[in-house]
Amino acid sequence: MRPKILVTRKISDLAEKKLEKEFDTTLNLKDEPIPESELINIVKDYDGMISTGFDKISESFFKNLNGKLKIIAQVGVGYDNIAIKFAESKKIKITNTPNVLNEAVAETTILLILAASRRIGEAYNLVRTDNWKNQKPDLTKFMIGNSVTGKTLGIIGMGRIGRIAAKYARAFGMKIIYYNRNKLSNDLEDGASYYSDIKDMLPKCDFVSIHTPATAETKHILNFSTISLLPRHAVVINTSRGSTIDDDALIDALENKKIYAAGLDVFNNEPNLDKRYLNLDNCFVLPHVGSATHETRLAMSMMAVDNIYCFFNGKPLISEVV
Ligand code: 8YV
Repeated sequence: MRPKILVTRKISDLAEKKLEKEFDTTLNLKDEPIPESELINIVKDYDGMISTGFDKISESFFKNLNGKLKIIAQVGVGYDNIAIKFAESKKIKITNTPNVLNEAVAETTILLILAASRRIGEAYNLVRTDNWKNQKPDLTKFMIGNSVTGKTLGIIGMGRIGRIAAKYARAFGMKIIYYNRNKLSNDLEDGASYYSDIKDMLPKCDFVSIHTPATAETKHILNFSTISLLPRHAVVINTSRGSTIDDDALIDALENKKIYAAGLDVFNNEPNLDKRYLNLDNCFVLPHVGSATHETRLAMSMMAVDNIYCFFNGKPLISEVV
């Protein structure tokens, strides 16, 4: 009997085909989200599951398992939607999809840096609402933003994605500084300057970009006290997880022009983000699309399928979380 695999959401076609060749596979072709209360019952028939960051897989999911499920392969590098401690205690393997999305997320980081500093949200809305013609084209005022070239980018979390974002930013002549749990080797630093204390780095940032996973340690890493250390012209960028930012603090800083702007792809309580963000001209917002390219989503889907394949064929997993 072939192992039974449940795929919670639509993944890339090629990956679905590959999975179906090897396993007794149940796909979610309509891509309807499965509420956790239903997933808990459905999963009892399956040996493995492919999940996405949009699924909630909490403590009660693991507490209700009947011993059949052995592995959850998440399509995504982040796994804060999964109650990892409980997976571990039930000896359920969890895998993720690191590396294959580094470039796509770094591209989004650069996009947000440019969009937020050059006021692209406001400019775009002006044209789309046909209001451009009502504007006085003033050489020193009309849609004037801040240059990116030559500025200093502070990276919070110089991991795989942070380092690629730094590499792309260097193409704009940006100077890279970073805060990380540990100092990197000279090779990995590639000329970036290390700060062991975030409080020392923030006053030096023209731009600050978050690239940490969502953990208890990184929750609200940007809060009232840390944001107050940023210069008034600073731009905050987030492509990691919403939980790294205290919304009250960032919104206060944006509303009261304590910083210049923000570019955000991720939010607390997605997709029901704090509505105050929507009224801020100086906040450029995206709906969590950091890894959303055809190439990247295919690579992520394939990696999840390969993790399932390796697991059931006794091969080493490609990317094991626990
Ligand atoms: C995905 C992500 O949008 O990989 C991650 O951690 O945040 C994104 O790439 C999402 O989680 C897909 O499952």
